[in-house]
Amino acid sequence: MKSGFVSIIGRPNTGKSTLLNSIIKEKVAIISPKPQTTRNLVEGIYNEEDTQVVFVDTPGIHKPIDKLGVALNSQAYYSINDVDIILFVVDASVSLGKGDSFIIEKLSNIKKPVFLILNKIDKLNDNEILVKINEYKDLYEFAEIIPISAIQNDNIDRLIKVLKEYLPDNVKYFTDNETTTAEMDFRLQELVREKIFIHTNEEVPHSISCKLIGYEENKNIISVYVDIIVDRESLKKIIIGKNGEMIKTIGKEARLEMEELLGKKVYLELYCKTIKKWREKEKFIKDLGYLVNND
Ligand SMILES: Nc1nc2c(ncn2[C@@H]2O[C@H](COP(=O)(O)OP(=O)(O)O)[C@@H](O)[C@H]2O)c(=O)[nH]1
Ligand SMILES: [Mg+2]
Repeated sequence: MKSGFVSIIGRPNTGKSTLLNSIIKEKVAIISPKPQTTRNLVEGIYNEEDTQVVFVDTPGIHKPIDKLGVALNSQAYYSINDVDIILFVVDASVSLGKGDSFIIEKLSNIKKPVFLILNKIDKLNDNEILVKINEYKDLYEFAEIIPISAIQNDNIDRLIKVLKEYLPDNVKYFTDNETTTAEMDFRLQELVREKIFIHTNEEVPHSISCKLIGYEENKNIISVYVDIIVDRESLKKIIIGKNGEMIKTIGKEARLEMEELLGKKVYLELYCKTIKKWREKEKFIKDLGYLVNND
């Protein structure tokens, strides 16, 4: 029996959460075209008869501008120390930047295998992929370099096959039907947050948080109550939108996905409230379940 923990790290927006969902074949992590969508360590469990891999999705490593940013980075660093293998995901369709070099530096004392995952190769031709491999291969002693397209499910099977060779002999940690360690409360509030990330712009997505405050299951319907927390009064207007259109769209899209996840009709109630400067309040960041330590 092979089993182990694998951390997915990289800069924001390189496709880490998309890769996790593509491996698990289920939406366990939310995705958006904006950086810093992921705020927690989200674990997805991959099962085969003789193999179990727990993949840990992490917030993108970036230059923090507030306490929330510091907390996001420290979760990613924390996961590096806690796993058997690391997948370092880069966006192969953009040039290698300072952000990538910074992460490579962070990996310099790591004794475990690090795979370089060149993602988004659907945007590249074969020659461009080779150029990318050459660009990265001397920067670090990568155990493997694997080009993939997370969104098109391209080469994911090969990634799994190679990973298996590196996994320790071990018992399974979870039962075969589990796909994630995330609690349902968390998954539901994340769906609301994803829709806000998708539909609002600039600072708005980064200034909000979502918290499930009520869940009631009746015979035919599940009622879900989620607070949308903004850090200043003026954002409420944007979240609610003209004639309530924005919050209606967010609610409808989140509800449809909740129904799919829960297999039952859902009544979703959203409530927008202000907690001034929550991103600077360590206690509040902790309350939201984001790990806070000073790394
Ligand atoms: N073209 C392309 N886009 C991708 C691929 N993987 C992810 N994306 C897009 O990149 C953006 C960021 O994805 P996400 O998984 O949230 O990135 P994360 O911040 O690293 O977790 C989203 O708009 C995805 O649809 C891929 O393989 N190809
Ligand atoms: Mg993510």
